[in-house]
Amino acid sequence: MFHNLKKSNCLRDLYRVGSRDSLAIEKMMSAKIPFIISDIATHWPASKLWDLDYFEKISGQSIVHCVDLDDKNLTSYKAIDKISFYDFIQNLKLSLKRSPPQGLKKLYMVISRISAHLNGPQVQLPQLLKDLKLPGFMNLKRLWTINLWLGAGGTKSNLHFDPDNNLLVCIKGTKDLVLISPKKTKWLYRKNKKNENTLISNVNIFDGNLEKWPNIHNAQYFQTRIEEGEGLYIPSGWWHAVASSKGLNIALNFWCLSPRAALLNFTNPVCSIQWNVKNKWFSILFPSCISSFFSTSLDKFSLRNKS
Ligand SMILES: O=C(O)CCC(=O)C(=O)O
Repeated sequence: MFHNLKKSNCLRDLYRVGSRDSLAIEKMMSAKIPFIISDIATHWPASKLWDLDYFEKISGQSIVHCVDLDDKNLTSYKAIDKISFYDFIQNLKLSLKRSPPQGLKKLYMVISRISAHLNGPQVQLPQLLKDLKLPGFMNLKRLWTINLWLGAGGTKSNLHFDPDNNLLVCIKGTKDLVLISPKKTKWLYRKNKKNENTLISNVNIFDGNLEKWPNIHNAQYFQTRIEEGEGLYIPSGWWHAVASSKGLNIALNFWCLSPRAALLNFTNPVCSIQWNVKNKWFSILFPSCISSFFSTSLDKFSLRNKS
């Protein structure tokens, strides 16, 4: 995997720490360096319970997000479709057979929300939240969404970065990653055209031929694998490409807003009272935190109780 990158640019493997080593975790988080927490999910009910029969049982009426994979299993985020969770599981069961039926669509479930906070987006699978424990070290006040990724493995998510701090946790299967510091962005051919997603690189890092992208060889990188039960902390802005192992692959990610994004979200006015005194307009703006406090505080309380 990633064998076309120059070996001499590969940095040592990432640090692995235990989930109880809060000092080390705090240090790495404030240094904004990726690291692995080796036992983050080993004791979550999800690690024991989650398989396709369990998902089928709890699927209910949920509608989830998925993408079509191309014939190289590359994930394109151009079009994210919606499908019932039940139908997705049926597709996945067939995909995992030794000889899947011809013409079967190759689907990968991405960014389907288990929970959302801070006026976050709609939630698709709240029934799975009880199977997790919220990692105590993530800043709960800035937790934005918890998302499920699910597929038959072999999928490749190309080089991109997230604006939020990310904790990517493997529940079933493994993931191989390349990570590149935001300081190297100038070498990474970031998309910059109108109507393009500028969080993505033009380089296909999985492509055998990187000659089209010579500057990528100026960037040092980390290469690592996350195993079942492990979580990788990816600070906001860090470029990453992800290859999932073959076979059932289940992962979660926790996105926490960066301080700036959290502040913008927090102070974003949602309503105002205006009045007129001697032909001058005065107004009081109410920040979203006042309304979101009432809508999310109960939710957060129950999350905290579980951890
Ligand atoms: O697991 C994947 O395929 C992609 C995950 C990812 O890119 C992320 O968590 O930001």
